[in-house]
Amino acid sequence: MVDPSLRDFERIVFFTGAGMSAESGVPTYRGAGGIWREYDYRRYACQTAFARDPDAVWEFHNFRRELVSRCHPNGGHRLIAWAEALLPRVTVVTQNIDGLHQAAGSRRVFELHGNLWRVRCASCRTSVQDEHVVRHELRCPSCGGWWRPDIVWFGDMLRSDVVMDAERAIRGCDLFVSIGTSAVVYPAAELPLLAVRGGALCVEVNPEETPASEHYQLHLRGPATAMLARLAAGIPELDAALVDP
Ligand code: BJW
Repeated sequence: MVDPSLRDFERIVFFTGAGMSAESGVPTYRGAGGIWREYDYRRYACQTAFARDPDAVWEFHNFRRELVSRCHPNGGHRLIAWAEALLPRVTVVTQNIDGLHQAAGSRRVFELHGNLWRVRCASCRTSVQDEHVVRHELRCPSCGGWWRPDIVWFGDMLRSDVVMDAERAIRGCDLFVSIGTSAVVYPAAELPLLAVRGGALCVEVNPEETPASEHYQLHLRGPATAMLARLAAGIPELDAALVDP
């Protein structure tokens, strides 16, 4: 199949996972160098772990914040942000919590798994932007409950408003581009099926095959930035986004 060009589509959804930020230096979760190889998610990424040992979870969380604060959007993030500015309707549905799409300039971003830079009260769910959490400030001023990272951990429900917005965008798209996800975490992993059923052209960008690969008509096997460049070929403004500023 000849590579499609982004400009041939009216409604594009970029569905992103950790591989999208790998070239920015943010570790993925699974595979070589993945976070879960070193840190057991049962100790750091579920409510039970937080109830048992909040200090350990905050330590892990702050280590991640520090790591991501040193990372910058890569050419792929920038290309997607520029596409939103140039093309009729571009939506990002991301599993990532690092905020790098927004840092690159994307505005229409639905974050399925929350955000590293937000905390919320475990009791009343008030959420606030927060860059530097330290232990003694961990009580909610509204109700006295514990702050926790506003991230969707294993066993947590995803925010229904975010899921509904994402589903609407995916159902209505004519091009669906999945980038850098292993497609093993649910319910995110089943969202691409909405695009398949809606008749969108579905493209998977990933150096490796995934359990979802069979649903995609086109597979671009390589790193996100180079493969997005292929999709943007012939759109000079988007080519420019790939150049490091
Ligand atoms: C590149 C690249 C480059 C590398 N360019 N590509 C149905 C069946 C089975 C289980 C379940 C089910 N429904 C629900 C569950 C339970 C669970 C689940 O899915 N478990 C499975 C893992 C077995 N799901 C949940 O608990 C969810 N909640 C829920 O369903 O609530 C209702 C419920 C509750 C209880 C019981 C049943 C239902 C919540 C899931 C929350 C996920 N949260 C995390 C944790 C963040 C914590 C933190 O960061 O501190 O979110 S897990 C982690 O995985 C993170 C990610 O968003 C998510 C997805 O990972 P992603 O993005 O795909 O990354 P990787 O690392 O897996 O893959 C990277 C890919 O990039 C690879 O393919 C590489 O090849 C590629 N790559 N370099 C392009 N340069």
